[in-house]
Amino acid sequence: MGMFCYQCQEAAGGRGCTIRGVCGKTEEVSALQDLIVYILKGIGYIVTEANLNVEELGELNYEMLNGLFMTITNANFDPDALEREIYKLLDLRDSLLARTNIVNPHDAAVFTVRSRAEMLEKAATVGVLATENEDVRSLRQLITLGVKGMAAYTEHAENLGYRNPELQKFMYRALAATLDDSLSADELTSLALDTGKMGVTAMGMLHEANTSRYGKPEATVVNIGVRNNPAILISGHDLTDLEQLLEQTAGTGVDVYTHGEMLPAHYYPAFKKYPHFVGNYGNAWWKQITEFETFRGPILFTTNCIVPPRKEEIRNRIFTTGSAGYPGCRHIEADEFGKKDFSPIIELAKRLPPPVEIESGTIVGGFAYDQVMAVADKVVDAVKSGAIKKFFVMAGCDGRMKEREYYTEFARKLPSDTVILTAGCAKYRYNKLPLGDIGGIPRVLDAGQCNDSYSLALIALKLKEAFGLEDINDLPIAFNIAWYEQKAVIVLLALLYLGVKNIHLGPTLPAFLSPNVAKVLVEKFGIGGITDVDSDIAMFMGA
Ligand code: FSO
Ligand code: SF4
Repeated sequence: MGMFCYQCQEAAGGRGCTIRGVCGKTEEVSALQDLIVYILKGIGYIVTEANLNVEELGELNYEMLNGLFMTITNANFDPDALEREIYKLLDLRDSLLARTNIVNPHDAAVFTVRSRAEMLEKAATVGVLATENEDVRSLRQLITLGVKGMAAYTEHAENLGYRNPELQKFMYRALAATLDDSLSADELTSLALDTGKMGVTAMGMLHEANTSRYGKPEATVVNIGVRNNPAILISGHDLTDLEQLLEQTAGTGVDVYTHGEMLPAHYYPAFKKYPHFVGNYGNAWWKQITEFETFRGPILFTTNCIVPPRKEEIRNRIFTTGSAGYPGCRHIEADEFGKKDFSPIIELAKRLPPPVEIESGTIVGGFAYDQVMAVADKVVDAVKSGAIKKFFVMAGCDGRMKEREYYTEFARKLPSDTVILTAGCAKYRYNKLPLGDIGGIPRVLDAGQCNDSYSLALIALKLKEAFGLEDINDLPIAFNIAWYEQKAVIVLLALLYLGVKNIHLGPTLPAFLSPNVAKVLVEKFGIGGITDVDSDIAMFMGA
């Protein structure tokens, strides 16, 4: 059968996974995901070609986000769930097409499949390699992957009742553009930059949705030890799922711990009222194989990153919801009002032993835009007095490659008059190091989840204003970003749109950038890779 996927940083050999994903994705899952993306491109084509009003598309808007989210790295490994999504999207696509008079529609808008076998057969002809020219393929992928990341953030905002038709319209248009053979490389490059612009809108909307519902994140001390009660571990990024879980576990004697990217939930005032919301357990996503063993209770995945659980005992304790899925793990669906019944998880938790302590103590976070602005004067003074020489934005993702030890060493070796601004699961590489503070300002300021990189960009823009600078690049800020999956792609495109230059991206550059596209990014934006810690620190500090 064969597969080809190169959408994440761990693409095999730095080129692409062709037999089975390094992430654990099978050929079959890869094919079904390719087909979902192709159908969504067909839907984008219909909406754009017929100039349909996105506000009149009903459930399709949400399903487009969900379909894209299901194809993000480590989100959904369940072929049955992907097959159901394909049938659902095909139905939506067909009724959409029936509303239009499009003559000679693109294949993506009309093809049919009636079985899993036919799906796999079709998928083999529409995947990434169906685009022969490697630069066009690269640009189409850059746009598609950016839109996937955008869809994830938009879906979280939508779960909180926030919606932006302009954003949705753009997603349809961008997906459609990746089918359009008449577009030149220049036109696709400019669309990739527009994708960054809309990425800023998407992250801004999610920021607004999160802070209006849950309050503005504030500096918070988070416990990383455990208590002696049965407990549930919640992973992923969706705060509405956490809210529902906290409500449903209140008074049951079951504690709730965050895992991975859910850690920043502790920074929001609204979640502080729950006495059973105990702390954070474990580290970044890729350590879950051992950490889920010692947790001993049930785990709820609200989004990626799932690492395929090898043991049945662990699979029996894993639940998924939303776009996440794994074969053999129970999936909890929302009702028509978005309500989820987590009682099976709570009942299971009551029968299982409490977590084993693997760490103790606390960590500090919550330095999103408003919290940093509250101490802006102090920060500006520290820079003016020379107490802070430079800020390092080290947002992004963590991953299992050994090369990522670079980021721990980098943080450890940075001069003591520097401050790290972080967001996303990249922080786990250095958020437990004793890096101290500068006049009360912690040397690692964690803004939150990967989407809270938006906060870091706002902080930079505000500092630019405070220092009376014309250009964001004149600030004493360096960008040394670690990437892994497609949400990092939209964060990167957003930073480029905001005018940030000389971003260093590691541990390796994306496999989906062809040499020519990479060259454009280097020439236009000064994008670079990483080398070794000492040389890179010397380069950043000297620059
Ligand atoms: Fe990490 Fe996974 Fe948040 Fe990603 S847990 S890697 S960029 O899903 O989305 O930072
Ligand atoms: Fe490979 Fe990453 Fe694709 Fe998984 S998501 S198949 S690891 S490139």
